[in-house]
Amino acid sequence: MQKKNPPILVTRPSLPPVEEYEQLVREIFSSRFLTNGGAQHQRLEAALQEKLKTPNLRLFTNGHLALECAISALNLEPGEIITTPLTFISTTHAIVRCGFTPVFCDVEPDFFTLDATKLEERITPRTRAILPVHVYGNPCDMAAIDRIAKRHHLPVLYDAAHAFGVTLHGRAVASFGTASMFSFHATKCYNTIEGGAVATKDAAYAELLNGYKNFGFHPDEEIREIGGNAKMNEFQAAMGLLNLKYFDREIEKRGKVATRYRENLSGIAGLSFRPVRDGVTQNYAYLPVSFDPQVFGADRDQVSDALKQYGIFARKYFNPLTSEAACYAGRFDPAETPVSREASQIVLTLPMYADLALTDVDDICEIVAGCKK
Ligand code: T4K
Repeated sequence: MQKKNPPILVTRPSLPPVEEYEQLVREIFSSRFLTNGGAQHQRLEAALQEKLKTPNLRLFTNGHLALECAISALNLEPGEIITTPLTFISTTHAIVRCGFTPVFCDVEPDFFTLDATKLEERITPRTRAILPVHVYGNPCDMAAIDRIAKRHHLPVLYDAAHAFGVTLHGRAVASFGTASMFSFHATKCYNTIEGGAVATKDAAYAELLNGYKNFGFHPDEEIREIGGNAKMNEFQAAMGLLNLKYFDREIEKRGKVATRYRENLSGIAGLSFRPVRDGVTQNYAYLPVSFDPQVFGADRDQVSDALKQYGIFARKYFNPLTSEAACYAGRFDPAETPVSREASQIVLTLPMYADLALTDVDDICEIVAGCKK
């Protein structure tokens, strides 16, 4: 097999036809309204509320600042926020940057999402909120988490960065918990170049989000919160409107890629895909594959290196665990979350995007299968 040139990266952003974007850019130019809630922004907010079946959605310049604003708008006393460490560093950084202490709960072995059976033992008198992550687009056991949170009068803020468009028994993930944060970064299955959103049933909370993302300003010009600047601009919103138009088609294509991977690689001892929770409509955000080195005969790093030799760049999302990041050295004990720790050592996320050619998937699978000893 020839080395891939250009290389195949773990993901590639979806883009609409450039002429359609040009048209919207022309509208922005003639309006001279570039940011601060212009026409494209208003259209996108309304369209996403409908898409995610949520009564209130607020747009942000990126997912990380959306998460920080969402935490701030909960108006919590200082204390602890329970989360999981098998995630992008943003989740933990947002908690810490907002002045809270992250407390790590382990993940379920099947889905790698917060293990609700271990949640209550992490709750202390200092717990202020729960921040579970729909990692790789797998929704958490939201019914169980929401039930426990209710019993302890705790808000639940879902990090749904990976879960745009995912539903559970026909119900949008955004309808669970107090609020959900979505990332619309270029590498996500739905993008606004950079971008993010918070969805919530609570209209008063949504009003606070408006303040936190815009220096604390409200329509009456009173400055009520010590907010920053996390507004989405018009060029981002225009990209979001167009990508939304093509979203279902893109997900369908991703589904075909995922199916091809499964067809090619299923039945290989020591290599496993994540199961899909009952009732879930997937968005195929990532393609995580686990390698058990004892049975497969090669470990995750060896498979990753083999792919690299052919110009194929899979990623080790999420290694290290956020609790192991250098900036948190000595603060957390990763041994307390053994399932997360093992996952971070055995998972490789293979290339996944709508335009990935099925023949390239076949080549990737051939290399992966060829690592088996
Ligand atoms: N919570 C969770 C659970 C998250 O996963 C994230 C973000 C957040 C919160 C925060 O949301 P944002 O503030 O980002 O909206 C990437 C993304 O930058 C990040 O958005 C994402 N999670 C994370 C999982 O992945 P890196 O450091 O892996 O990105 P990078 O630049 O290495 O790109 C990945 C691959 O994509 C590369 O092979 C290159 C390719 N690529 C990338 C970009 C930006 C392209 O082909 N085109 C592009 O425009 O973090």
